Amino acid sequence: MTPGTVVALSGGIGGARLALGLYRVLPPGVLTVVCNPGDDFDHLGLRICPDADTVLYTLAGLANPEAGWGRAGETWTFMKVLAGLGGETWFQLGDGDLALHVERTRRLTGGEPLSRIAADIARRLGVCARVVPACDAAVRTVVRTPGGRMAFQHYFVRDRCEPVVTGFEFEGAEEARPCRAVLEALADDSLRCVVVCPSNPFISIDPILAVPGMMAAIRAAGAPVIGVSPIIGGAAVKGPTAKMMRELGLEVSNRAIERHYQKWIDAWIIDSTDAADAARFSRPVRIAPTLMRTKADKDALARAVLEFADELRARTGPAADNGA
Ligand code: FO1
Repeated sequence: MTPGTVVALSGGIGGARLALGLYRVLPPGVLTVVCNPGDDFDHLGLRICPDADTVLYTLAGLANPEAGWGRAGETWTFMKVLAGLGGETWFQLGDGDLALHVERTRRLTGGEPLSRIAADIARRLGVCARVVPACDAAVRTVVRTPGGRMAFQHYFVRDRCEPVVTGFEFEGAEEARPCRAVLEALADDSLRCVVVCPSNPFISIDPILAVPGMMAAIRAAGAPVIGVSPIIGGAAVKGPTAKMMRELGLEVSNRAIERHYQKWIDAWIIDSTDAADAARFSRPVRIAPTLMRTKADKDALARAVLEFADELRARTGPAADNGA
């Protein structure tokens, strides 16, 4: 296997699946997963980081396989007692998950940066990858709807993505900077590729890219940037990506996903059922099964991404050229 480090940009469930494949097929210690900060919020006095926690639990083998978020085998005493007290219960926090939020909040309150806490917790859970937020500062996705602006988790969980979206804002992004672990991973001389996981472009990847300096650091890395499209057969595997695209007046297609990223992604992997779409891309495309149901699916897609990256590097040198 080609030696080298890998950086993956990820949202929650869909991104975590590919992150797990990469984690499993790569040697220990070479993967850095840069997690979406935009879903983070303060709730019941606690800092919740849903996407980073989903990636963390997935790599640690602790994730709830049905929901995709939270821990497997949870108990729900806290929520039951909270409901009995008349507390807010629209956002479900399992008892084990709660311990993570309490400990993270305690350390944040003591002045530690989020990325250091995340790295330490990952180590304690036995994860041999860096699972880090894009930035230490708070970046919060705000969903614009005809009824006004909504905090992301109110839109996503409380209102089950029902409001029509007209746009997004990433509050706090202007003051944020990529955290040091992210910059170090992107500046690594042995960087093999940057993988944009098949996460929702609007609410999972864009908040990462909204952090000033992030895009420049990715470009400066000189390694191929490979995107895996979240669209299969004109639909999203999970979540509101397709609904959002329709509401934003976009075609629900792989090509529209490529266009959204405005060519900063060097090459794409799209699903085998969409092979005919390859001709519509302006960048090199590899066809591979992208639906990840089983561990074998995740590993196979991860291998396809890495092989494609190695081919692109061999063809064009350190960075893939347009149309190569
Ligand atoms: N998603 C839900 O649909 N309902 C929940 O009650 C819920 C609780 C929750 C708790 C902790 C956590 O880390 C994630 C949680 N999620 C829940 C998932 C999550 O908010 C969203 O899936 C992501 O933000 C979108 O990627």
